[in-house]
Amino acid sequence: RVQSLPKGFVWGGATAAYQVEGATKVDGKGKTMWDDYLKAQGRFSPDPASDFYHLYPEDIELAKLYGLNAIRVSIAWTRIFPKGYGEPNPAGVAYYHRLFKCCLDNGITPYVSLHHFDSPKTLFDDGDWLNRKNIDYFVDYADFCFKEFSEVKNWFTINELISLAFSQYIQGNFPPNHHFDVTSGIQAQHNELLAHARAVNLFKEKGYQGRIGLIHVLQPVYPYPDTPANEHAAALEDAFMNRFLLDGTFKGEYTPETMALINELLEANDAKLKIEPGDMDILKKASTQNDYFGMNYYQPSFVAAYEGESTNSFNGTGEKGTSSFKFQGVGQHVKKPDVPTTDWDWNIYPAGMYDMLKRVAMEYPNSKTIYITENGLGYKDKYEGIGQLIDDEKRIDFIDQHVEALLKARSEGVDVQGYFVWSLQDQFSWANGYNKRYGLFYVNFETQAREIKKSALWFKELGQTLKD
Ligand code: BGP
Repeated sequence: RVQSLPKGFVWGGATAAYQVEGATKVDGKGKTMWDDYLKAQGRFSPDPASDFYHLYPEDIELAKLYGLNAIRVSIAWTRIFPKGYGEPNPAGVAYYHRLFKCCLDNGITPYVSLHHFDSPKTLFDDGDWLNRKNIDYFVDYADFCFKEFSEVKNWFTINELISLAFSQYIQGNFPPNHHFDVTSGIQAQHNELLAHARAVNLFKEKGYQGRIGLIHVLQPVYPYPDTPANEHAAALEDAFMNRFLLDGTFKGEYTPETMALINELLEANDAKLKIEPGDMDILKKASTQNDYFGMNYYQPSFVAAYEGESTNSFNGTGEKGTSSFKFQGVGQHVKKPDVPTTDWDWNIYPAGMYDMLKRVAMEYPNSKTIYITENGLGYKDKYEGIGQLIDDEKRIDFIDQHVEALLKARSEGVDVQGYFVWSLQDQFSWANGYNKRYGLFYVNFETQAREIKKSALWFKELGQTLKD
């Protein structure tokens, strides 16, 4: 097991507004793309989630007690601008000032994202990221936050650009639930990058103080078995899931090699990407201005070539073995026998984090300092009663192995300066609900009581080494 953390290491826990706050109808908050959708779906409600809107002092206190020095939170756009634009909502603004103050008073540095899967409903109904007008609204919202929340020194524009595009338009498990709508999937990626780049350029032009970057989830794609055809399939999926966005973010261009893969994938699916004049200049300008890079890492995929029609099934229940993914002209996901999986069919493979850290550092030097901004294990934790410690050894093993992979990359020269576990406390999972738990702290969703998991004790012990 990992014995100690490097001096000055950021040791944090991650959250996202819609997944923890609850209180979706109070203090003038506007609807997100999820409210009516979840209601119609009838599976689970985003209220009260972990009731972080009211219980944040307790959770920040726990973070401090258990050795954390940082937290990831996101601002709900719809608390600030209920419709996505217009007049700011004072109650929403006041809430985030209170939250940031509480973090800072407790020595917990807030790392703040502006967009974490929660587009305002008004803008979502109007095309979400596919509508370029919404990029303007996002930049206005970002500008407002940079100015208003000057106590925040660490910003991320958008969390996981690919997850939104992929889940909305390819995998179909986020609203509007399109399956293999490849034109929208690639266009959303490009437009989100533009939104990010414009926010970064504005941040620098206006001379706001602090650091700014974005968060990508990186999902290495390995051929299995390793044949030339499967290697090509892996390269295609990698281009769509990782490379297109990394190029756009840190090179400010989509390289010819990347575009050859993307174009092959688009052609196989009769899809098109539209880049407007001036777009690439915006990306170019931002590409050297990111101060740092937030990398989320959960799992790789193992891929074989596939020529049939696209089809997929999403495991949103934790019934092991129910997921499948076959992407026409790209590849199909296969199981690698020696790689363990979670109940939600996610591959457990710490070496993938090491591989991605090395790759980003080598191929994308403009990424500069890297933080692992999410990593963790979704697990059906067993409640033991009030005040009883919850045994999550599996999660400890998972985190320990990933921190070890991180430290290995670091010892080989990768500038990685922090780790945020997903998640700080149990919370609402977008397409899985409440039985997929990730927290260091267990949330009894009926009473909102917090219980301690063994992983919190482990986290504390390792955090202690920062103080020695
Ligand atoms: C990331 C998101 C988080 C979180 C996590 C776990 O993609 O940034 O918001 O939910 O994954 O995913 P899930 O809840 O689907 O298990």
